[in-house]
Amino acid sequence: MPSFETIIRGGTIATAADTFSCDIGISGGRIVALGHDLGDAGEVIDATGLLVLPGGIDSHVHFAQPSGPGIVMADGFESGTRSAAFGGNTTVLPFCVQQKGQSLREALKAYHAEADGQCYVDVSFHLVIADPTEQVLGQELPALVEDGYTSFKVFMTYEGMALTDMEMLEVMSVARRTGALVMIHAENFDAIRFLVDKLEREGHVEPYYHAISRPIPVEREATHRAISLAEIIDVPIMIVHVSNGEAMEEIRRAQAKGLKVYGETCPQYLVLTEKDLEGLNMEGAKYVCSPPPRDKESQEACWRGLETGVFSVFSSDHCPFRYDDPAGKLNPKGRTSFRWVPNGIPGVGARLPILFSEGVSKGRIDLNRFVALSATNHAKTYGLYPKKGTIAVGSDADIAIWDPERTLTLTHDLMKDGSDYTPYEGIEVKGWPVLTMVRGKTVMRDGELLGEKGFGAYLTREKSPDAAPRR
Ligand code: DUC
Ligand code: ZN
Ligand code: ZN
Repeated sequence: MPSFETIIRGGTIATAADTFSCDIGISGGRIVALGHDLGDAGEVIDATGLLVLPGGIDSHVHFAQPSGPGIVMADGFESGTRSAAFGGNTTVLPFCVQQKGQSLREALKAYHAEADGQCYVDVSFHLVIADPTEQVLGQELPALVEDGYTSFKVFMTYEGMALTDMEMLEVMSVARRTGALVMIHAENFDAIRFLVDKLEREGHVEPYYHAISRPIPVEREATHRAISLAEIIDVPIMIVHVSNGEAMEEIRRAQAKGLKVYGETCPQYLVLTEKDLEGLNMEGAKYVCSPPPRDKESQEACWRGLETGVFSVFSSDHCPFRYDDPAGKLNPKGRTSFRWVPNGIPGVGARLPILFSEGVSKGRIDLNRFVALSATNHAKTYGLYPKKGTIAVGSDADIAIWDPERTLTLTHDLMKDGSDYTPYEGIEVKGWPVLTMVRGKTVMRDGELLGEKGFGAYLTREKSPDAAPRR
């Protein structure tokens, strides 16, 4: 009988703290030994010359989300988690969105039904609170936090989703009492409505005007307000998908004051700009997302945020709609105005190659920071650590093996998602995930899907120390 089910031999291992060379012994889905000369195994994976990293955790993705009349999201849980596996990820955290009038339990029932038996990698849901009734705040949310749904997102914009400041304060109070983490989409709803109406009246309806309708102050103001509300309650918050230096500066200032305010940025804010929305005809619709990509200066600011720790997590905000599809970007109303172009872009498969290549290969961040931003901090902040997010004895054997020298041009074909394009087409990357292992099972190797649909498990989560109030 071999000592281990699997040994990964000869690789360079990196965690968020260390880089070292040793072998990994895996049995029962867990890492059970780290060392040299570990003995024999049912399977030996030779990682000589390769990097052995914690599998990516993408804590911000959208799958199978109802997206308005006639609009269909391009990925359900099968294709979404498949693309995640190809991109070196072993866990994803999609959103379970409450509709107005719906209970959270009803919303969860529908999302679990979508996900059950469909996933290639592990999943866990954040809750989106769109209807914070007395019942939701007083009964459902506290019970669900105890059941392992330990984070929720609130929106400051969007019809049917935006919460008032009063409602934000109420949700934050529940989070403080229960130890959950509030994630915030920070854009000023009224300012966007005003600008969209004005642009349309002036005949500015092309996709490019989506960016013009949501300028930086829209995001900066809401970020400032969200932080102020959280300060009043004294509760930790995560500002998601930060696109520029002015919003980042609000977060940095809060952190310098000792507030537990966390920040997330995404690949679109590092490698795209609002110029991409200009595209000929409707091509710009491929880049419509919120907040929109900005300019070179904003890209540099986002890199600074990643380098200095203002941003602790780097997520894809994968929110996919097909382009050439009447149920996607080119829906009939979308052709008449940017207002109707579905908001979001795919990225779960491209997130890590972009961060590795633009970050590690180009010398902006080191390997340990890459691991922190791509996996470890997600696990810590969302209550999955140390089961997930690191390479240590006792942790799940969630591992991505990377070839740091492999160069490739990003194409949609590589993404293996349900969309019909990638906004990152044509970007040259150096560094590529060649193997993804979830709980000891190889799900992707050398561009081939080896995992079984349904192997991905649902994860209940702990309350994160990051979400604990300061006092
Ligand atoms: N917010 C997201 O988090 N994703 C896509 C669209 C949006 O507004
Ligand atoms: Zn959002
Ligand atoms: Zn999102």
